[in-house]
Amino acid sequence: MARDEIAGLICSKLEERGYRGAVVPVEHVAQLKHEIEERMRQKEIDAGLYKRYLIHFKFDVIANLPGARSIIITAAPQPQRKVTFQLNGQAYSFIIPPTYYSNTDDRIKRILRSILSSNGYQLHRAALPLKLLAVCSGMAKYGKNNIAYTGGLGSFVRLAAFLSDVPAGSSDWLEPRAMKDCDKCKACRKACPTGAIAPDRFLIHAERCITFLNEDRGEFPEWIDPAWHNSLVGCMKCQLVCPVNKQFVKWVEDGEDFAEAETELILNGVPLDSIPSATVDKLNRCYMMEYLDVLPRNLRALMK
Ligand code: B12
Ligand code: SF4
Ligand code: SF4
Repeated sequence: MARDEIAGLICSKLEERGYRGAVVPVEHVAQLKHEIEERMRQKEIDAGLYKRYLIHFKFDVIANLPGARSIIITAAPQPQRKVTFQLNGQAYSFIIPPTYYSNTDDRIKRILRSILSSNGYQLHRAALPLKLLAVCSGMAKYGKNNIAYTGGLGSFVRLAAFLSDVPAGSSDWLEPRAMKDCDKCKACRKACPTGAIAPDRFLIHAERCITFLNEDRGEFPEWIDPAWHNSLVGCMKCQLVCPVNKQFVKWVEDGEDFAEAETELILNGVPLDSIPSATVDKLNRCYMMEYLDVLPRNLRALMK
């Protein structure tokens, strides 16, 4: 199969299932690395503060997949999920924002594997700056809220990237671009309760983002108004007000329902080995196991 044909096949098979994809030459990793290092040099990214996220980037792609020739960047639409906690005879429902459910990564991986392995190519998960990759590959554009909007799918989209030895198509590598819709709009900036989306620069002030604070352990800083909490983890404010997301904001699916005893266990921060397996299954099904240590604090903040 010709190089453009296989890249085209990958994109069309993903689109058939409601996903999006782009295949770009692996050489562009150098530009991604340079871009991140430049932000660090200019102190826009605080390497200390960001460490727990940045250590996951693996720019040495050849070490990950010898013979790598391309990066496949993918986008999977995801709804918000409503999870319910029963306590003292009352039901409390909270949102888990789109993108926390990593199940779409496995589904996409299976689609890619079935195309690639039948043509003798390999596939390996890539750990790269995904929004930048999605935007420079032409698959998405930035919103002023710094989130990547994928054509027609809005921002409720989980991104993932893979390395392969399949040749890339003849796609262009674009300069980072923002959506035209952002030209005369400031809705996300106005809606952000913490000032993380500030006029002084495009990159958000991550240390002020509620997501940054509620995914991490420890008490919330005093300057956080309790009324700002809106999601079990993460924050939806800058996406819900965005006119480009208009058709997706009501896309909410029902998730797990935690009974009184289960809610109490979670609120009390009971260690994992003392949590009944049925509750662990529920936490796994809503992809919250990773956040077990922060759930008691986040839940308490929301219930207030
Ligand atoms: C660290 C991280 C965070 C941090 C830091 C935020 C940030 N800057 O991205 C925190 C914890 C705050 C965070 C929050 C969220 N995150 Co996050 N996060 C990541 C992670 C792990 C790395 C991102 C990163 O640090 N990139 C490096 C920075 C420097 O790149 P960048 O953000 O793209 O910034 C570029 C632009 O600013 C551009 N730029 C600079 N100036 C200008 C000027 C113009 C005009 C233009 C156009 C561009 C431009 O240059 C920068 C690159 O150098 C990625 C996963 C991954 N592997 O990529 C997920 C990821 C970015 N997060 C994601 C999500 C969904 C969120 C939240 C929405 C979660 C939520 N609902 O609560 C919030 C959104 C906050 C926000 N408004 O951005 C998704 C985004 C999906 C999408 N469609 O874009 C990702 C890709 C995870 C995934 N697998 O899908 N996140
Ligand atoms: S709310 Fe407005 S400025 Fe913000 S991302 Fe959406 S269109 Fe752009
Ligand atoms: S996720 Fe929330 S706190 Fe973070 S930038 Fe958006 S609105 Fe602001």
